[in-house]
Amino acid sequence: MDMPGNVFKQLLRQRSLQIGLFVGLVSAYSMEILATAGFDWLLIDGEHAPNNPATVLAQLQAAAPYPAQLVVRPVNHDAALIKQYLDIGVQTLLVPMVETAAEATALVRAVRYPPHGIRGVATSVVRAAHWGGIEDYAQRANDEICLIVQIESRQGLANLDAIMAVEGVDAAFIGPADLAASMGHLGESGHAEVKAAIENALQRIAATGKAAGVFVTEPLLARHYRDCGASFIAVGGDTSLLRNAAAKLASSFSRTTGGTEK
Ligand code: 3PY
Ligand code: MG
Repeated sequence: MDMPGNVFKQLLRQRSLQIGLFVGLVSAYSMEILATAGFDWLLIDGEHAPNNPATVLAQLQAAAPYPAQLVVRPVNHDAALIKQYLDIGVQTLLVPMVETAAEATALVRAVRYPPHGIRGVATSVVRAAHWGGIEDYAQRANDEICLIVQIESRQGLANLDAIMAVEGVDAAFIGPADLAASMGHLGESGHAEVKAAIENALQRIAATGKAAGVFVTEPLLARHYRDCGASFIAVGGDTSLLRNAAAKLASSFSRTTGGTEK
């Protein structure tokens, strides 16, 4: 059996526009629906949604037949948790709140087998290696892992160039909500100062030759961030889509039928 190549890593290298969705419903069934919806990539969120390796595994299996590329966001930088995600077959990780080159270096080591890193080796018992069926998995795994760091604080911005210079960091993704909070503008991702910081960060990331990404829900602003250098853009989340559509339906019917508007 051949080692599956990381298509998303290749697409990021080409810098062709990749439109994604954050997935926080923790459901294999809804993941399968989303995998058929036309997004280029789907981020299974283990930071702000109650996911764990078992729930992520079910979602990987549900989306496997479809072309949407899967990315997993762990809750933190824990090398043991990262090892579990890699062992179940996650090839692309987006790690939140990376603030220094030292943190980025530690993450690169967490995703690589020795001697380049510290990932524990157990290829005959892990899904990623088809339980021993991919004979050269250990030799090729490092190359097929894609590490995306999230830059979402003042400190991360200050150290951006050093973080991007870390060999093994493939891309950086800006988190506007945390960045706004760190800049003293909690809840104001669209604040002019935050926007200017995002523009500058995207330009600096793209100038390194690595891919730049951002979360943005307004189409015009997304277009603008694309012009600043963003090539992978998350445009929303499944929980908000469901909540907003459900609230709209409930309110339109309670209005029409004379019920009380909530
Ligand atoms: C943020 O905005 O802080 C995120 O992590 C995702 O967009
Ligand atoms: Mg964040």
